Amino acid sequence: MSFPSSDAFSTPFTTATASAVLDAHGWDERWEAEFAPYADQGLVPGRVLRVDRGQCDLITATGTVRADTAFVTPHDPLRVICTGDWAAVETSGNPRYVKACLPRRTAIVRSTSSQRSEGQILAANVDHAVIAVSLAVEVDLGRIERFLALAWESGALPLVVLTKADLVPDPVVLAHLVQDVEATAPGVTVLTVSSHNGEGLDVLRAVTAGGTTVLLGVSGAGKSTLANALLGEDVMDVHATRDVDGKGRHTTTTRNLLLLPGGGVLIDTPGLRGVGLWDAATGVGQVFSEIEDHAGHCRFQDCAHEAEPGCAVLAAVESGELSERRLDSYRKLLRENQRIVAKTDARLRAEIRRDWKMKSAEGRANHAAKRGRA
Ligand SMILES: Nc1nc2c(ncn2[C@@H]2O[C@H](COP(=O)(O)OP(=O)(O)OP(=O)(O)O)[C@@H](O)[C@H]2O)c(=O)[nH]1
Ligand SMILES: [Mg+2]
Ligand SMILES: [Zn+2]
Repeated sequence: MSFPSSDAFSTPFTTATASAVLDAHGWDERWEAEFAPYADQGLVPGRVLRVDRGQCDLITATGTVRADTAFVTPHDPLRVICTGDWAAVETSGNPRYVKACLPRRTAIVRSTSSQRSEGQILAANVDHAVIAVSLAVEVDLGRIERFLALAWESGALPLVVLTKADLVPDPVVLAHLVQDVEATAPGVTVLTVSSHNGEGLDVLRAVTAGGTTVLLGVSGAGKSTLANALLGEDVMDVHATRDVDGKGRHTTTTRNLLLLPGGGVLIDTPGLRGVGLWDAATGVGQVFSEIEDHAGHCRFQDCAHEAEPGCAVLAAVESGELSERRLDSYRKLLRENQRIVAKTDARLRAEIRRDWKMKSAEGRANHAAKRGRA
C-alpha cells in the first residue's frame, strides 16, 4: 500500500483549502456543530483514515496526521475508534492524541463469533454499504442475506455489487444470476461490474460520488480491485485468490478510507470470514420484507409460520411465491440474532443504538427535507 506520510502541520495552508479538504471527506454543518465544544478546547477535527495498533491516521484540514488512540480505546469494543469516525485531535503535543470521537451517525457492526456476544465495529459514518459478491464462484444467496441484514441494521443504504462480470460472458446466464440476487434483496439495487473491462463502473461511480461508501464482502470478492478502479490508480494491494472457494489469503488487512477523484469517500475493508449478526432484528426484517408482508396476513398475530391454520407465509411457500430456502434462511438468521441478543447486555445495546439510530434518523429527515426543497 502506498500512502503519503506528510507531516501536515509543517505546511502553510489557507482556510478555504483547509475546509475544502474536510468537506471532501464528508464534513458538514452538523459535524461542525457537534465539534464546537472541542474546538473551544483547541482541538482540531479529523476523520479516521485507518487504525493501526494504538495509533491512527486522520485527515485534518491541513493534511494527514498520525495520532495515538489511547484515549479512544475503551473496554467496550463498540466504542473503540474506527475507520470513518470523526474525531477531536490534540495536535500540539508529541505524540499527538485523539481525545474524543464524535457520536456516529451509522455504524457497521458484526459479532466476532457466533459463540460470544462481542460486537465489532467495521466502519463508521457510512452512507452506502456495498456488498461485493464474486461471480467467479457460485453465488451464495444465504451469505448475501446475512451481509444485507448487517448493512440494513447499520443505518447505511445497502447495494449488492456482483463483481468479475467479465467471467460470465453469456448475457442470459448473467441475467439469471442478477434475477436470483434481486429476489434475495428486495428494495436493494443490484449492479454487475467488472474491474477488468470497466463494465458497470459508471453506475457505481455515480453512487459513490456522494457520501461515504464501504466495501464489504468475503476475501477475494474483488473489493480492492474495485477500489483501485474507482480511484483510477493502484492504491490498494491486490492478490490472486483461489477462486474455487474464495478462501485465498486475505490481502487487505486494515480498513482504509480513501478519497475518490469524482467526489465521495470509499472505505475498503479486509474480507470477512464469518459474518455474525449483532443485534440486527430490524436488519433481518428488512432483508426479508416480503416474508414480513405475508406475515401481516396470517390469521394469528403471533403466528410462528410453522403449522398454524391460516398462515399466509406457508400459503406463499405452497403457491411457489416464496421459496423454502428463503423462509429457512429467515428463520435461521432470526434465531441466530435472538441468541446473540440474549447474551448481550440490554442496557449496553440500548445505549449504543441511541448513539447512532437517532443520528441516522435525523440525518435522513434532513436529507429528505433538503431533497424536498430542491
Ligand atoms: N476476472 C476478474 N478478476 C478480478 C476482478 N476484480 C478482481 N479480480 C481478481 O480477484 C482477485 C482478488 O481481488 P482483490 O481485489 O484482492 O479481492 P479483495 O476482495 O480485496 O480481497 P481481500 O482484500 O482479501 O478481502 C485478484 O486476483 C483480482 O485480480 C474482475 O473484475 N475480473
Ligand atoms: Mg482487499
Ligand atoms: Zn404465519
